[in-house]
Amino acid sequence: MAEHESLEFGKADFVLLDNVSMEEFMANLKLRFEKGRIYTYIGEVVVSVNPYRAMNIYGRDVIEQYKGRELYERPPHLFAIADAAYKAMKRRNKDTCIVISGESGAGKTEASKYIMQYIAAITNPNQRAEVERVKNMLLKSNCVLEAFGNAKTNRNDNSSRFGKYMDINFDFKGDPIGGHINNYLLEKSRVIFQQEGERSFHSFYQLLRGAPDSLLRSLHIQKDPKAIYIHCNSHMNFSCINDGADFKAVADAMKVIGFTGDEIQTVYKILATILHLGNLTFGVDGDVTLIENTKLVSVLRELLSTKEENVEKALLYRTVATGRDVIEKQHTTQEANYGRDALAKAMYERLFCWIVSRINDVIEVRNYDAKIHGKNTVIGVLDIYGFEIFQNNSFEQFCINYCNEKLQQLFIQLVLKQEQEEYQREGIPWKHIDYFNNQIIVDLVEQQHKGIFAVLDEACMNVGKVTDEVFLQGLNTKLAKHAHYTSRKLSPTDKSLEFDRDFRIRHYAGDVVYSVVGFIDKNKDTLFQDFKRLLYNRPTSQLPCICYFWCPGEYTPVVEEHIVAVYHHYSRKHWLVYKSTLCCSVQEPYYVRCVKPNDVKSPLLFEHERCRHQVEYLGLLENVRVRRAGFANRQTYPRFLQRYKMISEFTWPNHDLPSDKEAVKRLLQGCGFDHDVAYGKTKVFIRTPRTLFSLEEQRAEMVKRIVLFLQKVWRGTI
Ligand code: AOV
Ligand code: MG
Repeated sequence: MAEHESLEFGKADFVLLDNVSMEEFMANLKLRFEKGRIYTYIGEVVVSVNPYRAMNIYGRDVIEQYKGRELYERPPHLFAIADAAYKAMKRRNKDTCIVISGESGAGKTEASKYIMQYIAAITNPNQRAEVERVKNMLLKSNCVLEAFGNAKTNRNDNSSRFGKYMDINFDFKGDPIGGHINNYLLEKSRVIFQQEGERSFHSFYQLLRGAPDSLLRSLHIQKDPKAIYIHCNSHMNFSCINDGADFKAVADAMKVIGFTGDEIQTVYKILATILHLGNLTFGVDGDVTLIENTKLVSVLRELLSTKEENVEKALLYRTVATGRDVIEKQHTTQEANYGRDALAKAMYERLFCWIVSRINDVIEVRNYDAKIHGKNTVIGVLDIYGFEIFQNNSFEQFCINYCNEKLQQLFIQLVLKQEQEEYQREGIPWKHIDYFNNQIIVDLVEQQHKGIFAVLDEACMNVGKVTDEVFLQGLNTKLAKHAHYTSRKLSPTDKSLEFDRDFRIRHYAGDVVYSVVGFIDKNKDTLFQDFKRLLYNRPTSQLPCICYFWCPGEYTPVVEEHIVAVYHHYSRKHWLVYKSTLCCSVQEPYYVRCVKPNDVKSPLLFEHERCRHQVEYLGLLENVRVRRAGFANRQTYPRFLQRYKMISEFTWPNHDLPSDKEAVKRLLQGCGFDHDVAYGKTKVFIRTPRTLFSLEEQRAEMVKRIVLFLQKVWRGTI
């Protein structure tokens, strides 16, 4: 018996459970986790439990075992799903994508990397140099993206603080010829502030721990600096993170990708600039605001290759339009502090986007012929930041958790809803399976005029002084009746909410209390124009990538800043809408659903309640039910005939039955598969994959025979 069919390791597919109940599901999940079987199927969905230890299941030998095989031939594995996506793309010439979801620390990013490694390993059998180059870049890009976009949080030591959708382009041979990375909404507030026990982005610590002394000296950084932005002394060292070695690995990866020496130096300068900015303090002398540590200004000037007085001016003044006049207005210390932080955040965000764009430059499809003439298909891999709840949740968690709601909605739409609707449409007898539809929460956040974003935008558009508290009042008025929203005003007895600060959302994955403090500010995302002028103007700053940061189109002398804010906001919403429609148009995304077994990163602990909760909110049980009662495959009658008509005498070369539907019935009855299918109005539904494999085998056999026959005819031996 094959290992994956042996009961010792539990059921390899939850569909095979004797009873679909939470108890049986959990018992199977636990048994498999304890036996080191971290992957289990629900049909074509992979459920993965984070093992929190190195597993010996990703090597070359294992890759070989999955290459070109069908899903059920081998034990469940990410490689099998990657292979299925790859085969689907190749066979049907169709774009496909793999969507990885699960809460923070559940193993999404690791899964995305294994999937990419697998695809890289099975392609390019002819070792074409150009393809090897692309593969290498795609793999190396992860290391760079993680250095700049990941950080230690209280949930995950290597937590993605941005969303990533990576496309891999393939040519007609099925070899990767390029790719593209979309990155979404970096959590830039981390640059200036981290919660207790957390760190800023890895890149800062890598520089401090790994850079040679000479480099640090040139950046005016001491080995153990007092860098306020990164609480340097308390959170520098974590035994599980080797910043020093990573510094070198990232620098090497950047070189391989094609960053020039100058560009890499600029990256270091920007990181150093941000650290120095954090130490800058402002004071007052009479009614004049001034910079207290003036030495730092000359360091900044040097690092940014700009003029000293420009740095000082941009930090202390702001150009404003009053009627027809443009005047320079001095900041208060509070404004100056705000401006400094906004600059640091913006610089890091732009640096990150620039790095992504540089990677995209080198991995984008080069070969003109392949782009224009050849078949060019895509596999996308979506890995976002997972649902998270912290002690203190702010705008960032709100955006992250909203993204996860959208992703869950996509899963519901494609796996639970459309599936059932199709059976009904096709007239297949079907007992509806209930599930919780989180659309109501998505609406709570994004509905026009009365969703949370709408209320927030309205508040941000107000010209007067709108505070976070006023925003909260707006929410309370508009959302008083919403079942998933509450606040202290609406539930006066609920002492877990602060009166003029908190609101709670009942998310699909749990209740989260958000503090409104900072919402208005973070949504407005104001960056004084003077900073853009400081950094954009070529004669002012000489650094190559900094000039890219604010492209000319974006540089408008004095604009109404809220327009920029609203623009940012809509661009943020836009990506989600875009992404979901994109994935929907792909029709058959492949899913990896990651489960986090415990909160202490233990390889041994399977916390029952913690896991049960995830199984519940991920809708996995419903997924099993739909899948079990449903059909693995469906095809329209003409398409089915086109592919399989050769295996039956009734249909080959043409049938004389009254309809294609009748012909398909005859064919399947003839093969003895009638019991495993259902006939809909326009499509035939096949229950188990085995039937499909068997049809495929018969077809392949027939094709072989026909070819042999034709060869004989040509040779004249018949
Ligand atoms: P995430 O991407 O889902 O969290 P990661 O993929 O970063 O989670 O996984 C978190 C940690 O779990 C990794 O750093 C590994 O230590 C461990 N881990 C995950 N998968 C495996 C595996 N297959 N084998 C061994 N160890 C694993 V977040 O980005 O925070 O949402 O935002
Ligand atoms: Mg991640």
